[in-house]
Amino acid sequence: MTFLKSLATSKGDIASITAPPFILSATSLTEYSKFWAELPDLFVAPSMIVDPEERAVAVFKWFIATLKGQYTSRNEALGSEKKPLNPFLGEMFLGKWETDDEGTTSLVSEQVSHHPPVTAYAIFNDIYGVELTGYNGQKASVSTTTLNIKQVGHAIYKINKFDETYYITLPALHIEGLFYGAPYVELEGSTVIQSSSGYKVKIDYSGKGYFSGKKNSYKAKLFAPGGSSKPIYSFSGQWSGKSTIKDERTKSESIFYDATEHHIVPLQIKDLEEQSAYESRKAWSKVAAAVAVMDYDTIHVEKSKIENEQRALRKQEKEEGREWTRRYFSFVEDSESLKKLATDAGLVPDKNVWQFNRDAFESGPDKC
Ligand code: 0T9
Repeated sequence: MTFLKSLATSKGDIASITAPPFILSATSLTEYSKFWAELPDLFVAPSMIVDPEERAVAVFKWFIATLKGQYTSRNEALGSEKKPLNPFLGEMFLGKWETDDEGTTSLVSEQVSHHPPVTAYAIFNDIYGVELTGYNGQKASVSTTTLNIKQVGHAIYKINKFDETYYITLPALHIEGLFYGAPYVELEGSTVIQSSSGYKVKIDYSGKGYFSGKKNSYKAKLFAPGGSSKPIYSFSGQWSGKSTIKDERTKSESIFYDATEHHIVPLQIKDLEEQSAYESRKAWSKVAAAVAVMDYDTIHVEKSKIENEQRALRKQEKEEGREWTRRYFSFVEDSESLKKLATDAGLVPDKNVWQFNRDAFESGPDKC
């Protein structure tokens, strides 16, 4: 009850919600960027497809495949959704996937804003010449027993070989099961994947009781360039289960993807001893250990240490009339080409966006 009250008075400021110990996670939100590429085979697959239409299908397949990890992995590993650690400014989460067929896929995730929280990330595989960059924040609002979250930001997927860029928007979600102390995520609303080739996918999400009566449902349509309102493909199913593809020209239908049969490749990260003080796992190690044994006092003490340290840093910066320097991302004016993609997708383009500075990363101390 205390928890529900705290939720009701939070006014959507998630950081101010005091969650009961069993709902606290030992994982920082900077880690969540990894869910974009835990299936490295699907992540690089579009780079090998010559036909732009089939390529757009492959990009959609990879996107749909990421959702299970993004939104159900805490449930599966821990029994329910958990409240992630609120990253501090400058916090980094770094790692890579090493797979026989794809080689190295690298992840750089950086907390570029603390208030409001914004995480920026880059994931790249140079063998296949693909790169995903993006950033996201959350806007929360509360209704009686549900927490509603809108995601701010977007992701940009690039395939060098075809000089092709995909503008990907992020779904809204809500947290159900709060009243029973067993929270879980459901997606809602719609998102788009707009390609610079002109292909576009629109995806509509729903939960129990809508399209199919099943949780984690979606329907999607792939449109060819030229703005026709008739899709060339449609997709439907459960993003945590089976998906079907239908060719709208031939009306043939088949299973497209089965999330229950595709297994994630865990990200490799450095041992704690080798990590810098600003890396998530290292920085939060004491809090994480306390969360593991539900030692609320130690959680509080160790969290406060980090918060006080951060407060002191901000104060010092203020006195010296400067701002915290982000390591590998800068807030720059959006390029004309990305603004065009956003407009094509039916969105109002962002003025400024967080852009990855690959050179800074390559010459910096965090390359691994
Ligand atoms: C980007 C993702 C995001 C982050 C999480 C809403 C949420 C924080 C943001 C949007 C990732 O790409 C995808 C997945 C899950 C999202 C989280 C689910 C969640 O509950 C938290 C919020 C902040 C809470 O922890 C609310 C507290 C508690 C009442 C729920 C357990």
